[in-house]
Amino acid sequence: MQISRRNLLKAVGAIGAVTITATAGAKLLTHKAVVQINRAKAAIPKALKPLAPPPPDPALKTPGLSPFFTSNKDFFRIDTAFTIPQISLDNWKLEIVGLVSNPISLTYDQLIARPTFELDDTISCVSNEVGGTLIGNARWQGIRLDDLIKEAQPHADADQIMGYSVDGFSAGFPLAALDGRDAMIVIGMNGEVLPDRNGWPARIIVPGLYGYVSATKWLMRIELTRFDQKHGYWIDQGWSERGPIKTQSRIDTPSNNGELSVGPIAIAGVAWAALTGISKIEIKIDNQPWRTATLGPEIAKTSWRQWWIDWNATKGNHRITVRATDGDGKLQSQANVPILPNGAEGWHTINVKAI
Ligand SMILES: Nc1nc2c(c(=O)[nH]1)N[C@H]1C(S)=C(S)[C@@H](COP(=O)(O)O)O[C@H]1N2
Ligand SMILES: [Mo]
Repeated sequence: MQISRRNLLKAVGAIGAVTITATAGAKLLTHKAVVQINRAKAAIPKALKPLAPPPPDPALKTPGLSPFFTSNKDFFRIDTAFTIPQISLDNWKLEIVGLVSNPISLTYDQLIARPTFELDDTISCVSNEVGGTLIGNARWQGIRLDDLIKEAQPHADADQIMGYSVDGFSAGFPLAALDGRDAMIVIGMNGEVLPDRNGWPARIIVPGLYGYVSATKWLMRIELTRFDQKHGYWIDQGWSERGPIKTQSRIDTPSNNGELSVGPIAIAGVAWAALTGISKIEIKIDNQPWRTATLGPEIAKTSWRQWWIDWNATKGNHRITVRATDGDGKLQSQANVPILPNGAEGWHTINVKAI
């Protein structure tokens, strides 16, 4: 068979196109592979004073109860990135700039050579609905943010710390939030090098603040600035400039609108109050009086706390509500408040049917 010139060109053109695509794909793959090797090779040093391992996890005895630590695999992911940024350490630096007298620039090796500490901290998305799952608890490892900021010598007029990601995201919080709390530049999560999806090679965590105003992943720059000059990514889209995490409690088990067997069953869940910890959990079933639940061990005031209570379920439909009191004795808000502009409020209530 004879191939006409036109068809030959078509064939070559097509092959050409395929080749180009394959090369681009290969380049992408190579870059990703290099980054993965980078990350696999990154060995973060031990924390100066590693935290003690947690006590036996009550979740092991109560099916459905959230464990102390949310595994990296199960950790919620919230960000604006279509694909996870692949950062090569060869050209990554962390810079601290803006209204400072002593700008700082650190390579990854310089960053992780600094003393690190560990923190058990629950992070929450402002978009977490009452009873929602956009929340997780982890043992984070990192470098103290207040030390670094102090070293950069902020000017007197600076009142905001803005983190910038390589993908254009930004999040700002008050300089005054560095009031001694354990804010950090995170390099490790639950004993692993910080995973890609949670911000490799570095992110910020500020205990007590929602992620959208603080927890910049794929961090590359920290700028000392002013609230009246710069807004983080979400602020001009209607979200509040300040985002302290609100006290919440959640029923993990039994599940909402589920069926269960008549007889003894555990009602269990988690509760969190950003910096004070939880002092009390109460449960109301139908029209019975509030009952106080058992609290699990407090591993840190910044960490969520497990709770549980026994219940003898009788045949029929039931309504179960939980409410928390924080470490200062303040009862969680009952008001039915939506997530926009600064986080949901309300008592988590579920309906179940015992058969
Ligand atoms: N670069 C970048 N960092 C980000 C975001 C983002 O969109 N881009 N989202 C923030 C928000 S809104 C939340 S709730 C947390 C979620 O952190 P996680 O994905 O590790 O759970 O990341 C924060 N950091
Ligand atoms: Mo979020």
